[in-house]
Amino acid sequence: MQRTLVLVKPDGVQRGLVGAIIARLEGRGLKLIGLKMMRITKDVASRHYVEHQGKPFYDGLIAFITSGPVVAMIWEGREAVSVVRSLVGATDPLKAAPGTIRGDLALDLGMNLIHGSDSPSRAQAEITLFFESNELHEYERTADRWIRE
Ligand code: D4T
Repeated sequence: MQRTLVLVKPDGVQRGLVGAIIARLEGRGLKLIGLKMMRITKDVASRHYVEHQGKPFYDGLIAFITSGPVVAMIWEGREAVSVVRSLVGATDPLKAAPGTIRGDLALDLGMNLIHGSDSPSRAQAEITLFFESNELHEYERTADRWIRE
């Protein structure tokens, strides 16, 4: 089953939106298999955002993501990577469709609330970057037979 990393960024924690965001992912039928609150170090931030190194917004992005605690989660399900990306909405909240997390709850590109891995290979790398294997929980969920045919 596919897995993906989700971060509720410091703005989401500060605004008290952790529960609302989790409820949307749970409501869709995705399965939570890892969750922790953490402070992202500069080192982890620079590895997570390596593709943006050198871009004009890079320093601000690193300062923002390390500015306060985040909630890191791993969600599992069929096509979890693309399902989460579609629930999250476009990177710029002004362009995110209503009904998406960013489209309903955010306004600014630099405060876009949530991260979701953008491909299965990135998801694998990000899960390894943020979680130890003993922090992932495999368990039977009885509701699954009402979610998956
Ligand atoms: P993340 O990675 O945070 O989930 O966002 P996305 O996957 O949707 O978008 P991204 O990697 O292109 O951007 C990462 C992060 O940088 C901020 N950003 C981005 C910014 O402040 N200015 C910009 O011009 C861009 C492109 C927002 C998200």
